[in-house]
Amino acid sequence: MKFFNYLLIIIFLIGFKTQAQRVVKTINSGWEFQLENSENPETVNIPHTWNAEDAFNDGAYFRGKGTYKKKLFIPQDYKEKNVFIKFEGANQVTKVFVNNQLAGEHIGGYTGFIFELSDYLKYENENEIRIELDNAHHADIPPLEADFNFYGGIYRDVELIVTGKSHFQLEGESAGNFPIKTPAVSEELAKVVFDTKVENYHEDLKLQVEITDPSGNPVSSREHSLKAEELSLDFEIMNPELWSPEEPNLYNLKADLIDSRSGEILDSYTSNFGCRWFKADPEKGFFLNGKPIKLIGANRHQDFENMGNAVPNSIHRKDYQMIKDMGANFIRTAHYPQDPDVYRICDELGLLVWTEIPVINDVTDSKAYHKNSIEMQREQILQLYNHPSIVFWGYMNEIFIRLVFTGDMSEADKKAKIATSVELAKKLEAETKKLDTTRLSVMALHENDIYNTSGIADIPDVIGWNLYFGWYTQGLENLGRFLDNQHKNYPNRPLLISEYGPGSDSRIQTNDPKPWDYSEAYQLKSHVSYLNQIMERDYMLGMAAWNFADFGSSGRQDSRPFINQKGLVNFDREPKDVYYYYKASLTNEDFVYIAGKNFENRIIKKDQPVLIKVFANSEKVELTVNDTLRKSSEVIDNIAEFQLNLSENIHQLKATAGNSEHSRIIQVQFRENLIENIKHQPLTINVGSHSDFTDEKTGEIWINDQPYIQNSFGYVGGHSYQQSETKFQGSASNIKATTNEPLFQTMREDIKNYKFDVPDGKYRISLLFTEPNRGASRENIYNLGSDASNASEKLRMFDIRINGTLVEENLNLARDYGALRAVELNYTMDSENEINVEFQPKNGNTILSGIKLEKL
Ligand code: GCB
Repeated sequence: MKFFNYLLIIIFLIGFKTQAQRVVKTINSGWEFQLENSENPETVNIPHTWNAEDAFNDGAYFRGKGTYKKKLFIPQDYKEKNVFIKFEGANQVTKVFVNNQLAGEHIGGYTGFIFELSDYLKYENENEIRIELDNAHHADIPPLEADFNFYGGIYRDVELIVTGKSHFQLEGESAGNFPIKTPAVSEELAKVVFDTKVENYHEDLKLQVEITDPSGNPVSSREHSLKAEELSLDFEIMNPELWSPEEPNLYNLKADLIDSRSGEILDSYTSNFGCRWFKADPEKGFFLNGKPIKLIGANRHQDFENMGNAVPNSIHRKDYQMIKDMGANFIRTAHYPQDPDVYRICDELGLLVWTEIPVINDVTDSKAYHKNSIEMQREQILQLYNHPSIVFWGYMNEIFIRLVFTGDMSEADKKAKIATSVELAKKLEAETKKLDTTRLSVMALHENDIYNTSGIADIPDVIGWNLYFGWYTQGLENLGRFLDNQHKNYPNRPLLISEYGPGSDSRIQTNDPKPWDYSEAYQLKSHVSYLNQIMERDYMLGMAAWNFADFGSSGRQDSRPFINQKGLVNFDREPKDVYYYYKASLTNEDFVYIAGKNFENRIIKKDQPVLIKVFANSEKVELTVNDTLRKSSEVIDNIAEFQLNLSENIHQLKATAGNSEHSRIIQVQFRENLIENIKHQPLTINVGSHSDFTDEKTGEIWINDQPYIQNSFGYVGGHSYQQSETKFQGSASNIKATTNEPLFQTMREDIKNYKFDVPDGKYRISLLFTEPNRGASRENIYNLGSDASNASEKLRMFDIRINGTLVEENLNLARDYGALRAVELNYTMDSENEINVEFQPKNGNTILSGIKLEKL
């Protein structure tokens, strides 16, 4: 019994002494928050942004100051310790005050930072922590401008860290991280170097360092007396378990700082790391651990529908899991370092990473801008150093785009802009290499020779091209030509595609995809073409689609305003067709998927077969229709196509490939019967468009337009109004007073009639319009000064008659409603065998965006 008590005491003492002394706790909940211009504070939890809503409204979102306050009780105990506050990221200038005293200030919205609070605290007392944050535009802080929202707020976790009096260094650029370098790795041996630094050094400190292998078994365990505040330790791992996308093996290093007199652990540090080596060969592509690997994946922004950038870690994990499940092995965390968890997740999942700082579109020629950019790169590298997933450090994106597109820049200004950008690139390159000799540096360019002629493209190790052939520039097939030329002219440059892809909208479906129609089908067509062209070229390291998910960009006016819609998945992460296409192309386990989740209603001509696309990674796909009809089709480019002659009905499709099976129910309706059907279902037509549009609120499908057919319906005269010959969308502008932009953005100009051969009866006709000409606003409509000829074209004016009755005289959309506004005019009419809507121009051209016919 006595012995047992004695043992308990020993166990207690050992337990007490070896207990880690670093306490880390999140302090995310219950902050009082107030925006500079608001009257009342509110209570919020972190992650938080003040722009989750206003970045998706008309006009500029708020960019200015917000203040967070919180009372923190600090116990007496902590007087014997050191207390720190850690931010994983806050956008973009942060000042931390403790009891009204400034404890620290940080510039930049995308990296972490830590401040020591100890000197300002009252112990056994409440302390006020006040955080002042500012996301206003600042000419000296990147990003200056970009195609995404600079949401303000403390949008990543905040932690309180408590250590012993002597502790590992926490403040400073590396925000508590210490590099674990792997300067030489082979299958036989990995050399590992761990550099660390201690604050409040004294001679009785020792370090206990343990490395464990991916299964958690100790590889090395060593104790070192500290002779100075800094220590560098070398380790060797024999036959290391290499890190790769297939086997993301992670080692762990844990270091305890111990007071050798008392045996007390004062602080501890832990980090995963991995053993791998890689290279980028300008002729043969990318190699990981000596084996070629084509880098295929996506870019990813950090925001989410209705949340802005204040997303929980669980969403970060879900995103990267989806990217991994798609079969990708590569990710670009564009355009800024993301949450620290993101890189941990990429390590664990096995995704190779390009991470970059937000030096985008433009550079300010100031010392401060250069300094802040370099500081961001230093913080990025020092904080993320240990992640084996990271292979590229990026530092510029399309840095000459403003210069190219700003029309009135003088030659001298252009020269100066090029000079300062090249100078900054050189500094960033040097800094990158100074901090890390093992990774590759990279920058992303837009399609313009200025990057070559200016010499900037010669600075980094690897070049990423952002190429939008088939979208911003014409011809999907021009991609290969462009790349081959670059490769020929600059044979020593390893090349990647850092961005590509068109916008798409799940509400827009067609079998006849065209550039700028925002259909899922055009997105698919474009990605198939890109993937093929890259796979054919050994010299290409790989490619990253723009973007994994739709994301917020307040300046955007696409088919969903304020959102960049080039995602493989929607803003809420609901996959678009193209996501499954990649899954079929990139995964090995049997996979089959019937495309068209948002195209289950097929409204077609009687004699037209239904086109069904099935994605698969097999050679053949079998399709049953209503469990009977069996068809088999060859898989080309991971797509099997079926042309099915189906009755007007609901049909159950089932596709099988290998061990995988997928079903989808589709409904077929014949256009010829829509008139007959009108008593049950209004006839809704997406005038001027070749695509069907689904109104998400009502479920109505606005079918693609057709020329008038006797005993049926359709338009007479006119042409589809297009932005340009190659852009199959009438207007790329936000249309006011609707969320059904695509319905109004496409239209038929010069239309003469819209006719329906309907039986006698009472009908309601709704005509949908928008004036697409931005210049034709109410404000300038009477201003016929120097711009008179233009203005008269803007003053489109027409009469409308329905079955001969004048229902609109001199309808002038711009004058009466304003440009780019959804206008819906309704009329009730009796039919005498037909409804004939006549459009008669008075000035300029007639125009119509949509038409709906309901039987009353
Ligand atoms: C780019 C930019 C990216 C944009 C993208 C687009 O080249 O690098 O930030 O979002 O194009 O969608 O236009």
